[in-house]
Amino acid sequence: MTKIVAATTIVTSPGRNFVTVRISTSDGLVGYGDATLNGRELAVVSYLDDYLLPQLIGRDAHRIEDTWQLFYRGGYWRRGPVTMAAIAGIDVALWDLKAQAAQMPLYQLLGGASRTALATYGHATGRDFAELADSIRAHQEKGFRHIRVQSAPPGLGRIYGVHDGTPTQSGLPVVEQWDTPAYLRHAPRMFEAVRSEFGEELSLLHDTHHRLTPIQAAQLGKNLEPYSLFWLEDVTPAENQEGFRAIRQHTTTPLAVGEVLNSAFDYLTLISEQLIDFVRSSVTHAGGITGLRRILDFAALYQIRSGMHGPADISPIGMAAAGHLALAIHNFGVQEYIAQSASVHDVFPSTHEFRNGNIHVSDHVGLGAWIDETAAAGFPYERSFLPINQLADASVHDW
Ligand code: CS2
Ligand code: MG
Repeated sequence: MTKIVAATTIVTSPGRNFVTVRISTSDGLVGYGDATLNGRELAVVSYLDDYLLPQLIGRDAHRIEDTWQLFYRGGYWRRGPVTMAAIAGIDVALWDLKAQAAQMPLYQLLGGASRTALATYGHATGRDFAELADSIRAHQEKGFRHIRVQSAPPGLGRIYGVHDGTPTQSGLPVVEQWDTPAYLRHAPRMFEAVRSEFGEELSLLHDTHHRLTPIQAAQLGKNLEPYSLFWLEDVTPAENQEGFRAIRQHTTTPLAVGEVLNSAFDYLTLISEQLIDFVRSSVTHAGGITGLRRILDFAALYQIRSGMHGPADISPIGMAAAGHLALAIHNFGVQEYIAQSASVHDVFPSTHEFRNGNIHVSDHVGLGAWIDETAAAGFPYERSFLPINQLADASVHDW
């Protein structure tokens, strides 16, 4: 039996915080998994260090499913972002170890490749249309065929998805502004301008980031139909799964949901009633490869595709795990991709490549990504909060 002999967490902050799980075995192998939960990193570290990792020592490293079930069922309190990110970090490290022991790239253990490469989408953004158009062109030059577009309604200050050069995250939450009527007027005008400048073929995505009521989301989806979006993301908070029935009755604009969802139960109505078109959960936030594979196989029954979350706050280890799963499943849709900084790549070497709009998953044995622990030690943790959102009357709104 291959025994787990050590299991630790590594917290590092090369420009932003990351949490990595490191598991080593009696065979002398080391596996890594990403357990980063943006803005709540140390909660996951404690969940791992204080509760899960001590239970791993002496366990058979190859019993991935049994370990997943132990930590899903054995903690009594189930699901939630902290629990499922902690389980994910362990799950991916165990898959990494199994693939290394098998001397195969991880995707081969998931059924082998179903495609040659992964089509990606990038984030184009601008405070006004001129800046947005420049950003779209820059993404086209990098080969992106799918581009998410975000810009600010006139008159609003800081807003999600539009960068004004100041840090998005900080030691205490930055306050951003929101005005739903202004946004509902602005979004169709933005797409009208983008379509007239860039034509009908460019695949366009947009993220509303959980800010509308179901009927407001229905109105937006309907008003954007002339612009044929690839997807409209997080139009309304998805805890209210039934709310999507109202949206679906009014619009054919495809819907993407789930970067904050972490278990199949979070999708039960959304998928079984065909209320969405893309599943946004990431391997890092939905219980690892084991957890997300289950959700995506359920989604495949309803012709719902993957659109895995892939922002800068998922580490290259998390992105590598996503790449292996996305390469293997049949119902792949598109992969979010944001280039990481040089310091992140120094800390997290990866054998996977982004070329001309596609991610090319490597044939390196195992996960094909790891952490340079010496480099990681040079970037100590710095507490960092995501922003909060406020309406004009200073009441808090969904961010
Ligand atoms: C966004 C994310 O990529 C997306 O679709 O919703 O950037 C999200 O805001 C961050 O990942 C939150 O940590
Ligand atoms: Mg999003």
